Amino acid sequence: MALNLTQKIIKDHLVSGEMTPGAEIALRIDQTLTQDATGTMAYLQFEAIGLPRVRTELSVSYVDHNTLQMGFRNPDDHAYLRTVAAKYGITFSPAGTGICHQLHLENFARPGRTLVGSDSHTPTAGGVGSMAMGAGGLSVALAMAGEAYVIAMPKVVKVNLTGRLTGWATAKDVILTLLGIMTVKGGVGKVIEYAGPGVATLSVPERAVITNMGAELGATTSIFPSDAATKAFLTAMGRPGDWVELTADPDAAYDEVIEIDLSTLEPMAAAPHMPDRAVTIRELAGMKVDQSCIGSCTNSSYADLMAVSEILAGKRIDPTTDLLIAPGSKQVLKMLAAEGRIDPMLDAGARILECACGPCIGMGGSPVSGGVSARTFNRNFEGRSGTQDAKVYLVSPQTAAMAALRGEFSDPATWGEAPARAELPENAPSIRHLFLTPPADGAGVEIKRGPNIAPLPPFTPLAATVAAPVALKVGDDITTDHILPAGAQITALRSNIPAISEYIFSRVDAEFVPRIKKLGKGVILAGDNYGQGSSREHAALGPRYLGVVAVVAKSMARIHRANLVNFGILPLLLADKADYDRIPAGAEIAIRTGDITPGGTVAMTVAGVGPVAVKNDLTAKELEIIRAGGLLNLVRQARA
Ligand code: MIC
Ligand code: SF4
Repeated sequence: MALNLTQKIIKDHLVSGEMTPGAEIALRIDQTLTQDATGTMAYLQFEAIGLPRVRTELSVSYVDHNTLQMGFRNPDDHAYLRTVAAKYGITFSPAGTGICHQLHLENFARPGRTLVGSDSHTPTAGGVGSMAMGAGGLSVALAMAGEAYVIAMPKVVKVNLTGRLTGWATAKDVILTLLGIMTVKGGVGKVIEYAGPGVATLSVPERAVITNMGAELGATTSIFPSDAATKAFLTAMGRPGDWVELTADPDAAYDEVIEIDLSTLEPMAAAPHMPDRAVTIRELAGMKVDQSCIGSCTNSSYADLMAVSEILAGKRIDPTTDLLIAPGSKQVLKMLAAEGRIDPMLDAGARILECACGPCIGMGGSPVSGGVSARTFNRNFEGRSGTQDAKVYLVSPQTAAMAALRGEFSDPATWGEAPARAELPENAPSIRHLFLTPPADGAGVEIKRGPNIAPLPPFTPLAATVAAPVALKVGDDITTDHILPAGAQITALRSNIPAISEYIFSRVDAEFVPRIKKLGKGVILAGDNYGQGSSREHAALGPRYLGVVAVVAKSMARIHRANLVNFGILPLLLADKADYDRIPAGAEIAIRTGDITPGGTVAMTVAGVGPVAVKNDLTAKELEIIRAGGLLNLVRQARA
């Protein structure tokens, strides 16, 4: 039978399950990655599983989110991560080496391999044909323990690329266009697979821009074939031996096909505050821009920053605009420096930041009050920049650089000749010596556990009946940034569940935490696409710690749903979405949890309303996890 690329990799890694869309499948995982903000929890959980060594082909621990060292918290996390890595056989990437996804693409991602990472943008590695999925930290801990990773067999969408990019149009504009078509819910349960003659016109870093932001579609992952461009990229990265050819069979079937003619695209932006609010830059012409930020795991490659340097060369940025540039890795920075490409940035007035997530996750670089920020990042959720009333437009590096020069968005027709698309040097300078390779035997390594590393809170099994009030009612498209905001102060508490739980929903409803503490337990009622965005399991762990027993929603995002299950919170779905309006905040809810069967209806009664039809899409295994009070309890029971 003819197979598409996704099906080929799944077939190669299938441990159990049927390859029919929606069915539960378990996949063997070759590689894992973590970043510091989710990694400390992942490794605390790995420790709790009790294995002496990771069982993957490769596991890497990156430090890129909490790189600010203001006080002991983040340095405590870094020391913990470094020593855990040495003990358990994990490669460690110290703070400042670069952004996890950029580094992984350059140094470790391999065509045809599976990768699970505790960060939602793990699909970036799909740029070299790796099947790379974002997950919560506990799922990554399990993958490190050699357990298969369980997902629903995805539908496969073929995005057929034809033509080639022209003028100022870039890879960013491809994915912004697709987001406009599919929306932030459009990819749920699907893999986005790129094919067609347009593929060969895109370099691996360009492909990685597109797979990176596939996360914003809610997709399970995104993937490109591995071809001559992939070979050239891996060769430039000093690892030609990692290349294998990998393409879909010519007559492979897909569940859906979307056509994109690259030659028709123009510079785009995602308008505030959602990555799918696609508009053309033309339409924004004349809008004042107070700040441009260039970088993040989406747009911080050598080619991206070469284009920026060329645009800025010999010019000065507008005096009312701030320009921040964070190269994605030290390799990128070294190449730019060696070729004299940093100087034009400095002379234009740009600020060069550390090779890290930085402003993307609110670690500095916040815009002025009420300001407009043009960012090359992948998320523009309200408040994420650290300035609650700022308006963030997601754009390409070229567009961000032009906005900095002019102090406003302007019609690309007035920008003149577009910069050339830079090719990677044949032998890019390696930074591999900067990664700490674990010793062959980690038994003697002592793990450093500073005061910022708190023990995991224990969770009790689920009771046979649950009675709890609606502690919070929220609308559609609630992101994990709504549930648990980012920013330096809060993110520094990622290793301490009791402390970070104080911030759950703090920007949505400041009364939520005191209220649920008083109630002791509660249910969250939500609209469509609840929990979209990041993989941070703290957005499930925190609510669980505070007493949330169930989330009843119209629909949910994949990773967040999995995190709810992992920590024993019931994810339930309204059978009739109209019932959402009938259930008021504060209403008492009774659920006969003991009677729930996989995929069945759930007996739920709302005081003053009566029975409300609720269903679940849980598998038998997921129900077992929830009943045990979370996956860690179950794993520990099984290993005892
Ligand atoms: C993000 O971009 O939101 C993050 C920060 O990288 C998150 C992970 C986290 O919250 O630590 C993600 O995308 O998964
Ligand atoms: Fe870091 Fe931003 Fe990428 Fe998340 S989206 S991994 S915060 S650069």
